[in-house]
Amino acid sequence: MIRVRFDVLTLFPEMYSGYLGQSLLRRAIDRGLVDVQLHNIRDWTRDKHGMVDDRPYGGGPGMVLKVEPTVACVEAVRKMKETPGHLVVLTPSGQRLNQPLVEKLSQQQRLLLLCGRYEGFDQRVIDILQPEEISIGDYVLNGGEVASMVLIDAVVRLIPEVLGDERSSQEDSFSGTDRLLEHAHYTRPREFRGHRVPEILLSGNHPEISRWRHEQSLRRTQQNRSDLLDED
Ligand code: 6GU
Repeated sequence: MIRVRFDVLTLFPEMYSGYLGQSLLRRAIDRGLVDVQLHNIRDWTRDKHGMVDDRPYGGGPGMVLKVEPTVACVEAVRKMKETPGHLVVLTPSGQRLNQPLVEKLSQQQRLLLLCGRYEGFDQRVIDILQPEEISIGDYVLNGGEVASMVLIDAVVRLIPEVLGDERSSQEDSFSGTDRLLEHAHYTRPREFRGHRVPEILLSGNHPEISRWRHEQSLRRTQQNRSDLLDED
């Protein structure tokens, strides 16, 4: 049973082949848990040159993605299934993606991910389609494609059957009630270049191990992301 269907609307569908062929997502697609369909916005242009962008009214640098092909593409893709799907536009001016938002998005059966390029879309795309606008962080990418892969990746790993061991996504950084970074992990060998695995992890004393890991989480969060401790 398909848990989430993604429809990606982009000018660069070729950018996804490497990512979609990669192990965890590939397996989820092969097992029928996830479906990803790519749609090229250029296929919905009506003029003979296949023009998808144009110069901004009022002047200024860069190009703006045109309203007609974009709206036509979204409307056509919506009609491909019974459920119209939840429309997301990936744009640096959107709300910032975080784990609670990923969890909310993962409740959707169908997500339409519209990827911008250049200076963005004609504002009427937003006004007419009323998408949820999402950014993946405070920096600028050349387009929404990489951001959409980030979103897909984060959503897909919340599908219980996708990760082998269900606990592993619940114990991630930012999950659960105390939003702390994850503790350190170790595996064999016990010693490498004089760096030993902490003795406590070899003790078999699980209450003590839990306590130690929680302390590690706190210390890491203080060091790298003290903003997380100030929240609420
Ligand atoms: Cl979603 N798009 C672009 N172009 N840049 C970004 C972004 C999205 N999120 C952060 N930077």
